[in-house]
Order: sequence, then C-alpha cells, then structure tokens
Amino acid sequence: MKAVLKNLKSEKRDVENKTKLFEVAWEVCNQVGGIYTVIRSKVPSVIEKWGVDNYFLVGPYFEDQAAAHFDPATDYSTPIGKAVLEMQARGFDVHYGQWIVSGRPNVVLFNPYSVYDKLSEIKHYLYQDYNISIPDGDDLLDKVAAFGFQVKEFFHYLCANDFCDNNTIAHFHEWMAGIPIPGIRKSNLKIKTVFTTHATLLGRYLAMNDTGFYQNLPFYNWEEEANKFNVRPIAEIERASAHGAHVFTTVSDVTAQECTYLLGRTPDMLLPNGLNIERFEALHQIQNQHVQVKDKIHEFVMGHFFQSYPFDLDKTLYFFTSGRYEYQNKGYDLTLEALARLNWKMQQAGSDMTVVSFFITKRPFYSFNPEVLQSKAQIEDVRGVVDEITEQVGKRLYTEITSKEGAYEFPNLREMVDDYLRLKLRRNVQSWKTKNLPKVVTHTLVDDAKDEILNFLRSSNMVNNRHDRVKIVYHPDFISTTNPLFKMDYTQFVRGCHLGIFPSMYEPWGYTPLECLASGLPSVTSNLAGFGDYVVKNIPDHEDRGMYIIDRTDGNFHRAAEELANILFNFVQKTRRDRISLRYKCEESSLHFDWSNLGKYYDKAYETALER
Ligand code: G6P
Ligand code: 1S3
Repeated sequence: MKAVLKNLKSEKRDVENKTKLFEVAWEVCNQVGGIYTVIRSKVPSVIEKWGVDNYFLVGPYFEDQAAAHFDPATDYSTPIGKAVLEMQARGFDVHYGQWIVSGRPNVVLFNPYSVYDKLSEIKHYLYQDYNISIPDGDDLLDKVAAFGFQVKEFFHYLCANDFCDNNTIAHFHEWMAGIPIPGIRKSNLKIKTVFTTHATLLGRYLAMNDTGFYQNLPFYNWEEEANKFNVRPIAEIERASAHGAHVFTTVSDVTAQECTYLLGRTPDMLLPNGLNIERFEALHQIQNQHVQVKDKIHEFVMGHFFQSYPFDLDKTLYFFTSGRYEYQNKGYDLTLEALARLNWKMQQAGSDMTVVSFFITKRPFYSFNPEVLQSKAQIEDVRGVVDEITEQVGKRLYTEITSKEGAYEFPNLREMVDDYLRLKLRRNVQSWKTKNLPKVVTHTLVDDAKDEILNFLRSSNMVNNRHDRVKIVYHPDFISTTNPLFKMDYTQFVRGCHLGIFPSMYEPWGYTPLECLASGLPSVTSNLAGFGDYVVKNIPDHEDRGMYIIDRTDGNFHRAAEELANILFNFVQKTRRDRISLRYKCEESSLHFDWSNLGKYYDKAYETALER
C-alpha cells in the first residue's frame, strides 16, 4: 500500500512556489468537531505540495487550547513574523508559531477578546457595509466577529506591505471564519478567496425539524426560516461569505443542494473530505489488533452481561454507532428500529449468534451507573481469584508431575486448590450473579424519562432480555483511555468491533464511516450522508469493500429501516472467513480517501481562484 501511496503523491500538481496559501478556520488549534479533522489530517499533504514556508493556518487563540496545541515561534524575521509583531505593537493579541500536529504547520492565532473594546464599532460596520446584523449578548457571535475583524486587519497589513500579489490565496472554512471575505473583496485586496461551507446552519435546523427536509428544500424562504429559528445573523454571514468568495465550495453533493436553495449560490465545486490514511495503517496487523481489542471488549461484556446470563462470545458480534447526539439527523432512530427488526429476524431464524450494539454519544449524565461499575469490579474480583488458583495449580502440578516416580498418571487438579480459594471463588461468583437484566445504559442520565433512545428501547421491550439476540449498551459519553469500563480510546474501540452503523438523515460528509474504513471495519451509512453519496457515485463495488449504503432519499422511514435491518441480518450470517476478508478489503479501499488523492480537488479550487 505504501508504494501506491507514493505513486499517488508523485502525481501531485506542482503548485508554484511563490503562491502563498492561508487557510482560516475556527478549528485551527481548537477542536470542536469534524472541521478539525479536515484541516489537521490534510496538513502533511498540503505542506508536501506547497512547502512549509508558503502555507499558513489562521485560527482563534484560546489560552487553554493553545497550551496543548501550540508552540510559539522564536524567529519573527519572516514577513508573517513581522506582520504579527506589527499587529502586536498595535495592541492586538496575536500569536505566531507552530501547531503541534504532524507536519508542524505555521499558524497565526488571534485572541478574540483582545478587541472586545471595539466590538460595537466592528458590528456597526458589519451591518453598514455587508448587512450582517450581529445582536448583543451572543457569546459565540461576539467572538466570531472579533476574530473576523482581526483576520481582515491582518490581510490588510500584509497587502499594504507588498506581501500579497495575485498569487495569494485565502481559504476560509465555515461561517465562523467567513466574516473577512466581503471586506477583502470590498477593499480589493490582492487576495483570491475560497469559501468552503461544511454544512448550512439553516439546513441543520430545518433537517432536525422537518422529516421532509430534502423534499421541501426548493420551497423554503431562507429569511422566514432564519427568523423562525432565530439564526438570522449566522445565515447572513454564511450568505455573505458564499456570495463574496471568488470560489465557493462545499464537501458533498447533498450539501451543495442546500447551498443552492438556502444560500442562493450553487458551489463551484465539491471538496470531498479525506484522511491521512497512513496514520491508521496497520496492514497485516489489522487482524491481530482486532482480536486484541475485541478481547478487551469481551471483558466488558462478560462483566456487564454474564452476571445475568451467559452467551457464546465466539458467536458474538459487536456493532456500534457514534457521534453527536442528534437523534434523527444521525439516524439513531433508524438504527434502533433496524436493530429491533434484526432482533426479531434473528429470533425467527433461530440464530445462535448474539449482537451487542453500542451507542456511543454524549448526553448529560450524573455519573456512571453504580450497578454497572459494581458488576465490573466484581468480575475483576472473580478474575483475581481465578488467577490465584491458576498460579497455585500451576506450581503444584509442576511439582507433582516432576517429583512422582513410577508410571505417569495425571493428577487430580481439584485437590490442588486450597479450600480457602475455592470458597472465595464461590462467594465472589455468587455475589456477582444477579436475577436483574443487564442495564441498557451505563450512566445515570439527567433526563432519563425523556431520553429518546431509552424510550425507544422501553417501548419496543429491547431491554437486554435473555432471549433477545440483539443486546444494547448505551454509553452516553465519548470513550477515552481513562474510561473505567473500556480502558481504551475511540479508535481502538472501533478496531475491536465488527460493524459501524451510521444511517444519517442529515450529514454533510460524516467522518465516522470513513474512520471505520481506514481502521479495517465495514460500516453502513446512507446516501443522504455526503460520504455515502460520494461512495455510491465513485466506488461501484462498494458493498464488496465493506461500504454499505442505504437509500434514504425517498423519506420513507420504514422502508429504510427494513433495508438496514436486512443488511445487518446478512452481515450476521457471514462466516468468520468472510469477515476477515472484508476487513482487509476495507483497509485497502480507504486509500482512495487519502489526501494524496483527494487533495486534487483543493488544487483545482485554488487554480480556479487564481484564474478569477
Ligand atoms: C483475526 C484473527 C483470527 C480471528 C479473527 C476473529 O482474523 O487472525 O484468528 O479468529 O480475527 O474475527 P471475528 O470477525 O470473528 O472477530
Ligand atoms: C461538519 O461537522 P458536523 O458533524 O457538524 O463538517 C464535517 C467536516 O466536513 C462533516 O464531516 C460533517 O458531516 C459536518 O457536520
């Protein structure tokens, strides 16, 4: 695979050395969501093309984030260094240095708070010049306006000092970074602007509230809807950014439709999201890693379920879904419905398999459920005694068989265990066993009674009954290595599972299935997710490569649930050999999504910007 990567890289376009590229994003050195992954994973391939001295990332400065992500520069003799010093002298709190990620790109970070004394003036001009009305008292909008103002000043300074020529490109991601665009155009700075939206805010709100979102898309009135959802300032920033940029782009066809109808400009081109696949590459290790992590998940499952009833771990599959808690948008509703149908199908077919399905998301909770933690602690006690017995029997067996004279006879192992240990084991096992059903949720939720996932499980009686072939573990927090239940991070967890389920209803791109692919894990997504739509259009044999895409375009929930349930049911019937071969194919297919391949769309956008 490395050789193929190299080939892809050598095909790269040689971008002129003197061209300078600035990428501006709220998530530079500041992790919020998926845009962080886009920018960060892209850095090594961008630097390879542009050279480290021609590429600059621009983002907000937040002290706590900077401490973990940012190394201040020592050399300010470069043009950018000088611009930063000049801005500092004028009272801006601006920082220059490197982002501590692969590729170590140069970054310029602006502290939004440093111009808060000028906020009313900044807002006044945003309204007067571009019709963007930012109200008082909105913390995020205040920060975004203050950040945008400083970025615009920075470009003004660079251009006034002959840094800019017609080969300077500034690429802005998402509305939080877009504010400087109209100003750059109005002042006729020698900068070519590209704006990429990774969603539209109005689209997200409408999708959450209208199940016929895609059908109704051509008929919405953006102003009415923006007022209704109280997001007018953001809609205005998005529109000004989209209309002002020399080149306007988004991440997928599905989001391009939103742009046409809600922002009033059809994107010039699509920039599909990639990953730095090399970071995931495990090659022949993928199978071993799967088994190692699966063993750890087995441990959790034994502690959690076996105190109520056991099942055969060798015939158990781990499914999972994960992401922000947007019940309909992320397709949790559809996943649950399909799992309920799968449960029924497996029972009807007399399947001897068990599916444990994890929901990993973030919901307000008080703490871990004490019973879940207790069960985990108790099984660790059981394991402790088993280890003691193993050691005792091991030593005694060895002594016995080596010291016996005469004909060989296998000793009675039972007699080799002290009564004390036998009793201890029996007590531990007895106190661990329970007649209660295994919990479906691992934490105590703040709003247990109204939680949509729990309510679905209650009403469909999917409560981890002994006879259920599909079991549920709802973990309302993201997974990290400090988590006492799993003791691993998210990327490890993914490798230990068998299938990811992400049948989103609203998803401009969606990194979760792509991350699965890169980790050698098959997954299901929908053609309303940008990634799924891309796969359908560009990878004809996607199913053979572990990328299952369900159709959600007709808005028919029950048909889509049945389609998903059938995919899951077919997956359950696969043999171990099928699953092993699929994992290899997934990892291999993920190469398509390496930035060394998908970076070409960015190159095209920059070429077009330079031509305009
Ligand atoms: C890898 C290992 C096999 C193991 C298999 C489990 O391929 O090399 O020894 O049996 O994973 O796969 P499964 O899909 O059953 O978890
Ligand atoms: C957006 O982040 P989100 O999860 O709010 O941008 C991501 C990167 O382009 C994209 O993957 C995701 O679908 C969008 O929704």
